[in-house]
Amino acid sequence: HSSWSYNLETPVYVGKITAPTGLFINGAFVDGSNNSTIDVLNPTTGEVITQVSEGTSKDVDIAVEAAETAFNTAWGLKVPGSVRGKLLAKLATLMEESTDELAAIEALNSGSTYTVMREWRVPMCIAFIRYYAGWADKISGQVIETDERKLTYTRHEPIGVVGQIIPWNSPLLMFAAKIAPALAAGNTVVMKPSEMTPLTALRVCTMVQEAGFPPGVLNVVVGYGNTVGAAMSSHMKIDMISFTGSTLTGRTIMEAAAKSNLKNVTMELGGKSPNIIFNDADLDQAVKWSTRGIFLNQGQMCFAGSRIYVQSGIYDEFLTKFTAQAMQRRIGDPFNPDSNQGPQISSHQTERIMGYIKSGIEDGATVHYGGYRHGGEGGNFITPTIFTNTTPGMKIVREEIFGPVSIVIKFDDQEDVIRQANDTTYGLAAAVFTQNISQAFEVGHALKAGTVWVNCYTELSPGIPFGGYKQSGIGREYGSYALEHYVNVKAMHVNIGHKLP
Ligand code: TXE
Repeated sequence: HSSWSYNLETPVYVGKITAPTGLFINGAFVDGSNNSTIDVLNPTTGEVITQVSEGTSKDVDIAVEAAETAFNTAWGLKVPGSVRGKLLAKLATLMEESTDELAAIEALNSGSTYTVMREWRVPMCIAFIRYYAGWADKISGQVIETDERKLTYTRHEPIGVVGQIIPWNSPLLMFAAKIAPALAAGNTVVMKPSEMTPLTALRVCTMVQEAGFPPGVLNVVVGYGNTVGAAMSSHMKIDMISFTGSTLTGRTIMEAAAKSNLKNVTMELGGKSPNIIFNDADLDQAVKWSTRGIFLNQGQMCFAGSRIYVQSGIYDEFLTKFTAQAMQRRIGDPFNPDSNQGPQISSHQTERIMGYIKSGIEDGATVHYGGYRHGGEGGNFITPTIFTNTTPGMKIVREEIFGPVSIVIKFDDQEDVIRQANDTTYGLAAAVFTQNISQAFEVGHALKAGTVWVNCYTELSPGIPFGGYKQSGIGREYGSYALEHYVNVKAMHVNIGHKLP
């Protein structure tokens, strides 16, 4: 089947990059059943990088069948965990050998800077695969004592065919962090990457082939949400869906799951995370972490620290230093080693973010810095933006903007800031900056969020659970917590001598 390749010559990466352009079903790359394609764009230039096959609901059926067969014959309970672990470890090694290329494909397709991809994110993807490779032969139930004439124990069995749907803001990381626990636990997978960013996932599928995974264990069906995504959500033979994306789409998927076979769902959704900085914080460090917390990856992070609450004693100084950091952000080509901010993913997202900025202005907030497109109209670049003088009811304070837009809010006392921080329908993450250890714990425990960072932001690790309170999600990804969602618990009651009269 056809593939795409390109010779890149950039200051940071020189060489060939390549990816298949078909759907990956039953161990092979194939055309979609409609023979139609999707244009994959370079967000930096707006140009078409390549065209990939468009999947349809029929392709979902084919992929599910392959996954079901693989589950029953070559995976699931048919192979010991050690075999699954070995294959995952092999995959991690193959990815590691291609770190530079994966970073380059991801930078080209998603607009994240090559340097961040190369130094941080691709290594993290590999760490995820390796972490779960280690779990594969350590997933087990318990023996639970009841009485002498009974043996009672649990088995943690794989669920079956798992559907996974991921977004475009961190394509390879989502891909790795989703497939790894599902496969380690013995499930087979039908994965739908975002139609905008399928290239790294497809490239990794060649490594899945090379590593020697049995056909059908992992299937990747590229396609649109309202076709492929919808078909997966309502599929009668998909036993569970794991989704990352917007709260709105999460709701649609849950509805489809409920109306079809009541499949289990886990959801990692949006956020409007508070980042609280107290008077006694190490100010320079707080400024740096806060900058990373909202402006990294063009602000396209589910856990972005978009509401920055600063105590009145340091508010002015924080704002001055934070603004200086925003001004120093170097916006441009993700392959320029000096860039630390690339383009937003699409013109649609850029328009959407600009719409939020406009609404903030109309609602009477002050644009303290930025608020405009970088490099003029047309492109997908947005200047890091800082709003002040907001009120709690404003759209920019309540809704996820998913761009480089921060809101800095002054507060006086601890109780009040906890109340404001929790005044949201979301609950994905939060942060607190203080040197006062009791205050750090007190506030950390009071925040309604799945992750609380103390004196840092954006820290993630394969072993540490991640997920949301409230409308930020259902279930936890990463760590052993993720594995719990990928197994069915079976209770075995074994009679060893109790006779009925
Ligand atoms: O997301 P969608 P969109 C938020 C962010 C962003 C907004 C819109 O605020 O501005 O969502 O982005 C698939 N059934 N986040 O519209 O729709 C889709 O093809 C099944 C935050 O791009 O959630 C893609 O693969 N699937 C978020 C995936 O869902 C469907 C990351 C995510 O796209 C579907 C992304 C359907 N009916 C956006 N419709 C985060 N918190 O990480 C779409 N999809």
